Amino acid sequence: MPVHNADIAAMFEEIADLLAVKGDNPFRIRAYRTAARTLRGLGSEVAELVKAGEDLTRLPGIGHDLAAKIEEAVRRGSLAKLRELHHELPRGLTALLDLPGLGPKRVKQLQEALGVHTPAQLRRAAEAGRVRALPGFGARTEQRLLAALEAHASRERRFPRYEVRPYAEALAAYLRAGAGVTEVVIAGSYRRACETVGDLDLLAVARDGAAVTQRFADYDEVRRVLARGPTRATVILHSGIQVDLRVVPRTSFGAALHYFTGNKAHNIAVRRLGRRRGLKINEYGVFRGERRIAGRTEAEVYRSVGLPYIVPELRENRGEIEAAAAGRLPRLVERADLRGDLHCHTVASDGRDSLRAMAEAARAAGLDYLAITEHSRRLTVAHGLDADRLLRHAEAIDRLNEELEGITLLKGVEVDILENGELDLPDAVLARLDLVIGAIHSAFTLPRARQTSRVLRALDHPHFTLLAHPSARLLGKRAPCDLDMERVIRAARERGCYLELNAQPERLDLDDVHARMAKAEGVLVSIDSDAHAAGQFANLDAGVAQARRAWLEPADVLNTRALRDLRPLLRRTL
Ligand code: DGT
Ligand code: CA
Ligand code: CA
Repeated sequence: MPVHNADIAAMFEEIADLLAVKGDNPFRIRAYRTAARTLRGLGSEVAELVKAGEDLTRLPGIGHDLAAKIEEAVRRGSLAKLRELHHELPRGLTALLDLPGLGPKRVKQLQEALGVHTPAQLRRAAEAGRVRALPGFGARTEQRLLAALEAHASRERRFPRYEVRPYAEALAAYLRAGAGVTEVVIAGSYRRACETVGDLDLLAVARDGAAVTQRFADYDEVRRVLARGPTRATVILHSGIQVDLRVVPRTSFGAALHYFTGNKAHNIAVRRLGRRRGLKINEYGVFRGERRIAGRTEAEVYRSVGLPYIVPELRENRGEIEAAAAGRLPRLVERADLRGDLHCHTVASDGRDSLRAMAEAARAAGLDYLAITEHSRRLTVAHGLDADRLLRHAEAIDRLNEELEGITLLKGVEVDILENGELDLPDAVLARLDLVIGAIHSAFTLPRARQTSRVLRALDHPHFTLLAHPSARLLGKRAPCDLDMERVIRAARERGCYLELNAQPERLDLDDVHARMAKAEGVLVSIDSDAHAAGQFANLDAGVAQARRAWLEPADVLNTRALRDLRPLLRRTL
């Protein structure tokens, strides 16, 4: 069975977590994590590289040992090392590590101090109030863990879209290659570019539906076939993702695609418009009485109810139907509208590539300018820069700018917002940069009032330009900070600051609701890659998709501006 980069990365991350619980060598743990990150950031499938006999040690952070493990994972679909660790460590541990707010350090603490090895044991300890007594835990953490345990137990599991993507695309390509299949589309929440998906909904066009559902059931990543008939089937993949497949004839394609793209509330609203015109709309077509009057394309379905085409990202019944009826649909931002990127890292902090390599990659990605924004000193794990190194780095950027053609580098920094809202570098240093982006990298769980005033205080700073990944969430891994985002957005407007929509696939932060709120308040949003390697400007696509879900138009996005129009916007007038 094919093994995807994300599978191997997940195995490496699990090994790193388990080694950390064991208290193993930190360098070895770091090596697994770095390798996992490399694999997730890789443009192509590492299984293909193995098949082609490529030397994997050429990949960043992959030595001989890890290269051998990658080959083992590709060939066998599992790792002996991981089995060994599972054998060695108590079973509930992995489940504990999956709980938000519990990293290896805390799991180790729970084991050693309280003998807690499983979620059930943790629940009992927390209910008895024994967890709060541990150093660094406290009553609030205990409450949060109980809530997480509850969510875990009842969890309808959702997957971040970026994690599902390689599985979804590979399966769609496999189905497309089937005889007599003329169309395969991944519909549902995936097509609407939701940040997480509950399951995948595939739609195929073919005359012989049974042959397609048979081919689907025979796919070698299928773990279990839940149902299979002549036009539909449902399976669970080895990765745990459930997939629904529908096969329809060409004449129904548009109607079925509309139906299975959803969301449900949007569908119902469209159907209601149809009913007012005496039409019946379902997944087979648009009907007047017995006669099918539309259904080959989605545009036909919309036209039948007097609407222009509505793109999938807007189909959430959040006003798009009313806007369409009034001829006021937004002209949504597109990737090609982005002229620059205001957030990236190089080897000077925790990036993998040089200044020059990043500049050239940004230019190749069609950008005219790129802000270099290394971490500040507080973030030691990311080799954050102190004032001296930052100023020397700025000089190196000036020198490189004189050589570069077709791209301009801006001098910035991603300065840590300290717990009290101060910034991690002195004013005099920040004043010498083109822009200052600030971010939270610690104390994620402060209560709402303190977290909010922390951020407001940072925005007050005269040189502050852009609030990076405002909620600091990591999809499926770290909950968003408890922030009064409305106040933050209003404060940004008053102070002439901007908010970032960080396009790293596991961040996508701002979310669609807050990005739309920023638009409503007139605060520009910057869609940034936060690239840590030359290949990661591709992140921008996911950021643009999220921005489109937030109804953002080019004018709402800071980095659609040409550089000469951007520069005055970066200067604070206060
Ligand atoms: P998910 O899977 O939770 O991320 O979200 P969706 O939107 O993919 O939902 P899913 O997989 O349950 O169903 C796919 C689409 O099928 C959904 O977006 C709209 C359509 N659909 C499902 N159930 C109904 C229904 O009862 N009525 C209507 N009108 N449409 C439905
Ligand atoms: Ca779905
Ligand atoms: Ca479904």
